[in-house]
Amino acid sequence: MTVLDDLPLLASGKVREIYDLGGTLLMVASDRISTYDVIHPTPIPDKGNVLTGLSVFWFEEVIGELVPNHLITATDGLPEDARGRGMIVRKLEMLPVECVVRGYLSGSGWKDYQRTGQVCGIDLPEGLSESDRLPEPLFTPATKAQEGHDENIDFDGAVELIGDRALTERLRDASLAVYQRAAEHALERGIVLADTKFEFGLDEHGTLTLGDEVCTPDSSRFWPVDQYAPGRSQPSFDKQFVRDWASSTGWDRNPPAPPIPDDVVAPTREKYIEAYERVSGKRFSDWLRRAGAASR
Ligand code: Q0Z
Repeated sequence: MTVLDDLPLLASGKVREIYDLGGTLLMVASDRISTYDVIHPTPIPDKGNVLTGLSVFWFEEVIGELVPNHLITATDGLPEDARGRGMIVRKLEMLPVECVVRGYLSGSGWKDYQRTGQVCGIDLPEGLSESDRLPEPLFTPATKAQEGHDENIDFDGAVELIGDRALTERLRDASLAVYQRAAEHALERGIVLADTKFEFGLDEHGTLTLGDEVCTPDSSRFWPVDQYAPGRSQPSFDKQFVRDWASSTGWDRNPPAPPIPDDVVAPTREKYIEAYERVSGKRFSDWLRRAGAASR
């Protein structure tokens, strides 16, 4: 019986792994959670299942017609211990730029705007506030840092890394199209998709292909629309209980992160499940069944 531990690991991130299946890859989302960039020792049960269910929903039902993507299957032929949280994907030649799209002014975008009036070389109007909706969504590329934080770059910086201006323009256009479609869908369901990060690659024919996970709470900012109020940082749809609790402990935000108590884990797990159900309009239990995840 195949188990993940016996597969060759291609890459490991803070909260997910990617295994080499030979001709294809297996991406597996874990239940690990970080706050302030540090992984907690306590998992959030079903977080990996939710993130994978969400990516599959976006690929299959919302953005599939806009740009080719790497998903082969998340429901057939996965090792038992990856079912629900794994996707078998096509191997791509990944492009060395993080394709960030921002619809709202937050995080490093807000920081850069306050310092320079620009984000990634794009001039913005004066007088914007933190978390304001932008006049239009911006393609704000970043470097892929091996460790530490990705660095925002301007469009010409992305062209330099990609080595092809026309391909970078197609990356920008695809990123904006996918974000706009997903953000519109999310907003209809009560979630502000404030920004998101895509990773693209080229397939064996040189076709530009969307890879990685898409529009999950780990790759995006999800804000509850009923609490949206610019002029301050926004509560996170998924992580706010953990952040609030972590702040209340006096933890200095350096590793190691403290273990999360059960009475914070449980409502956090419910928020992830709510994110899946709101965005997809489907029951989370239906995703687990469809994927053949071990029933709890
Ligand atoms: C994605 C990453 C992860 C750590 C490689 N379809 C693809 N083809 C080739 N490479 C990748 C993909 Cl998705 C690829 N990453 C990012 C994912 C753990 C790093 F699950 N690295």
